[in-house]
Amino acid sequence: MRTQVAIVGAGPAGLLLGALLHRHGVDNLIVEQRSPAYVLGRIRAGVLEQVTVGLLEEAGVAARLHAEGLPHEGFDLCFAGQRHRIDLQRLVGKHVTVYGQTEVTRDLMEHRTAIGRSTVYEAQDVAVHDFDGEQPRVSYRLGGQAHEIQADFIVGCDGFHGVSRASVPAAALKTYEKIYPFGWLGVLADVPPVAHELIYGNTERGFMLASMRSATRSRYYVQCSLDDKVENWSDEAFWDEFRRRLPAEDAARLVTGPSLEKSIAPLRSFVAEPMRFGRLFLAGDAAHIVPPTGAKGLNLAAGDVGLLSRAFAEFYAGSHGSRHVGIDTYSQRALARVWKAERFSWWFTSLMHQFPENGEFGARMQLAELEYMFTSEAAQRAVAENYVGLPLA
Ligand code: FAS
Ligand code: PHB
Repeated sequence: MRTQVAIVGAGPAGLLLGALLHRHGVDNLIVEQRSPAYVLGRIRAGVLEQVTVGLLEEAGVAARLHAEGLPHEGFDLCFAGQRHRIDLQRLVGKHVTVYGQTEVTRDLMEHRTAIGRSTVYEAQDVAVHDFDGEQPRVSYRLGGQAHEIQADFIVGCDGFHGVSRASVPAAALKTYEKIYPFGWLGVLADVPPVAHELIYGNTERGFMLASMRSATRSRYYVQCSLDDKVENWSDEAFWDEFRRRLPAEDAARLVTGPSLEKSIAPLRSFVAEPMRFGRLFLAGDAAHIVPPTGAKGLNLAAGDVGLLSRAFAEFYAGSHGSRHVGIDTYSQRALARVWKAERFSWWFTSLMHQFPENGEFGARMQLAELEYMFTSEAAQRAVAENYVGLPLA
C-alpha cells in the first residue's frame, strides 16, 4: 500500500489529523492497534478550547459538538472555605465547551467512514522504518498476514506508550519528566451534575473536581494516593469522599448513582524534544503529557495536528521554495505552545492539590497564591487566558 501521510494511532490526534489532511486533499492512512470499541471505551478529557472547536469545524466534524456541547463561560475555585468564580467570558472574552473526548472520537470515526478513508484497526506488531531516509515505511500484521505501507511521511499519534517515539534513537531525543506524588480517582455516572459549571477544590482532604459530560451525566474526580487501587473504592466509598470534599451547599444537593466507569489515573508532566525526526513527526500524547488539572491534554494534541496538517498542505500544494517552511518549523512552533501548556498545567496542579511533603509553609504558599488571585484582576486574567487556551501559532 502507498499513501502520502501514514498515521500511527486512531485516538483523537490521529483521527483529527486524518480528517484535516483529507480536507486539504492530502492522502492518508491510519493504523491502530486496538478495536474501535476499545478506543471509544477510554474515558478521558471533557473540556474543549475554542482552538480545538475551530479545528473540528475546519475538518467538518463539529455538527454534533455544536448541537450537544455545553458552552461554559467560567468555573469555580474553592479553597479554605472560600469560593470564587473565574469569569472567562468577562476576563478574556472567550469560553470553553464541555464535550467528552469519547464523543469527539466517535464523531471523527463516523466522519472518516463517511468520507471513505480507511483505518486499519487491531493491527499487531506495528513498526516504523526508514524515517531518516526518503522512503519511510509502516509495517504491521493483521489476521496473521504481514502488511506494509510506503509513505512520504509518518506521524506518530500513538500516545505515551506508542511505538513511534520508542523507535527514535535515544541519542536523538531529549526528554523532561515530573511524576506527581498522587493520582486522580475518577467516576463517570448518569447523575445530574452537582453544579452548572465546573468546581475545582483544594480541600484539607485533597483535590476534587466536579465536571460533567451533559445535563444528565457527571464526571467527578478526587485526589488519591499513588498506591491506591480502584478496587479499594466502592461506589459508596467514592460518594462519601466526594461529598466530604464538596462545598456544603453542593454536597447538600449531590445526586449519587452507580458508576459507569471508575479508574485511577497517575499524573505526570512529560515532554520529548524535538517532535520531528527526518520524515517521522510526533503529535499529541506521543510527544507530551500534562496532568489533567488544566484540561490541556486533548487540546494540545489538537493544536499539534492543526499545525501539522497545515504544514503538509503547504508541502503538497506549495511551490518548491515554500514547500518546507511548515514542516521544518513544526517542532519548534508546537513545542513553544506545548511548554506554555506544561507550565500552566504544572502550576494549576501545584496550586490545587495537597502536598503533605511541602509542610505547613507549602500549604500557606498555596493559600496566599489563591487569596492574591482573588484580589487581582490581572492574576485572574492570566488564569483565564491559559484555561481557554493560547492561540495556534
Ligand atoms: P491517545 O493515547 O488518546 O491515542 C493514542 C492511540 O494510539 C490509541 O488509540 C492507542 O491504542 C494507539 N496506539 C498506541 N500504540 C500503538 C501502536 N504501537 N500501533 C498502533 N496504534 C497504537 N486530557 C484532558 O484534557 N482532560 C482529562 O481529564 C484527561 N484525562 C485523562 C485520563 C487518562 C487515564 C489518560 C491516559 C489521559 C487523560 N487525558 C486527559 C489526556 C488525554 O485526553 C490525551 O491528551 C489524549 O487522549 C491525547 O490524544 P492522542 O494523542 O490521540 O493519544
Ligand atoms: C473532565 O471533565 O474529565 C475534566 C474537566 C476538566 C479538567 C480535567 C478533566 O481539568
